[in-house]
Amino acid sequence: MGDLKRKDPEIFKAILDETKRENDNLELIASENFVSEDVMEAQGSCLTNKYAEGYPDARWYNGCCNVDIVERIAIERAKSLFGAEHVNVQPHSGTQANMAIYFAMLKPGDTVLAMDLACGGHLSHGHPHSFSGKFYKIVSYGVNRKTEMLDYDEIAEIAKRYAPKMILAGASAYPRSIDFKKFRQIADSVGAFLFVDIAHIAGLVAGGLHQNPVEYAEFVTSTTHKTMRGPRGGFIMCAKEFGKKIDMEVFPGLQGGALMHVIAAKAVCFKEALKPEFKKYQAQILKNAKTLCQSIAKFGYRIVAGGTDTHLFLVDLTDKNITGKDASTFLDRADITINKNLIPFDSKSPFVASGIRIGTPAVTTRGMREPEMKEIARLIHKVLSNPGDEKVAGEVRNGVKKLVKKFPLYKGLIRRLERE
Ligand code: DSN
Repeated sequence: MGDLKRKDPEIFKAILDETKRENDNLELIASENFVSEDVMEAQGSCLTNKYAEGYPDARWYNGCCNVDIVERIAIERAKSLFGAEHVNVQPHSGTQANMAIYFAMLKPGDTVLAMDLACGGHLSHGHPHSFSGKFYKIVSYGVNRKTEMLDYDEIAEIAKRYAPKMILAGASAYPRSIDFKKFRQIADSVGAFLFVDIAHIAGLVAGGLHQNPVEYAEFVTSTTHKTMRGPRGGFIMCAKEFGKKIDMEVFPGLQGGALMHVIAAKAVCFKEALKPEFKKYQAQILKNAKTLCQSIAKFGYRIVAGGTDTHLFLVDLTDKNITGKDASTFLDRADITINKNLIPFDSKSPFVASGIRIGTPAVTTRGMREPEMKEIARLIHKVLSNPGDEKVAGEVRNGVKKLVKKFPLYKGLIRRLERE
């Protein structure tokens, strides 16, 4: 890190402490992961200096010869990874990628059918405080009360009733696979566009372990982190006919200069995802999620929707006399990081919530497998069955320490930083 320790000790210390936290904690937040050193190297490069408004070969600034190469490569890699006709890699985030679709295809007041946040949807899918809920008429679908899974007949009925201009599929906290072909049929039955947000499951899609929506939807957006294990950022895929419209909406519609260092890191991430090892990694994420989920269920916890087909699952704590908020705080004290989450038809507010969301991408990146998932389930249960007990938290912290020591994340980095 050069001279940062001397020149800006406060920031240096925070970075060092975060490096240690990531190394020493059990990271089970479903949307987080650990990028490779190559991704970090690209993101930390001098490309951060370069303004490149516009697109390759059509920039508003000179000197873009090198960043043009980077952006073209990122686009081509994403195209071959997902089989997309057109890709835009400039969105700074998943929400900005989503915003570009709304703005390009809808007028304020148009009706959009999207998944209810309380049942697993995302803020940008129509929350009243998000641009989506403010500018558009949002009609939502949830999950079936009994199965806690998507009910395609019900979604079709809602679509008929409200005739939305656009139907949005995809979620942030839905553990089961999603049938995009059925969504296509529903969209066709009412003449709507289909827009799919695969931010959470993109790695599984790229690894061939989840249906690919690119062949069914006009628009697909994603983030490059989460299961993709790349830098934080967004991208858009669409049919060629919409390419120009989407590009114009991203720049100059919504953003100024793209973050070329992040685009370079996205390109590195796509290259990693094109390798055969990435498929194996995704398969292990799934095996780990299933094992962790089943092991937690064996301790007597109710799993929302009865299990998982993805990298994440939800635990209902209603009958355990502990809220999602308290559970996440107590687990935090034991160096286990998860997040509180609403469960379908939750009677509690999102700030308290009756459930927790658990995901396996990050622990899988560390190399953990099924035996470690069983041990993690035991540690989680120990905390949740002794809520707020500091002695137990200490014991679990020791268990976490033992476990993570066998799967070091930043081998020499912490030693190097401390030496600087
Ligand atoms: N905040 C992300 C998540 O945790 O699911 C979605 O953007």
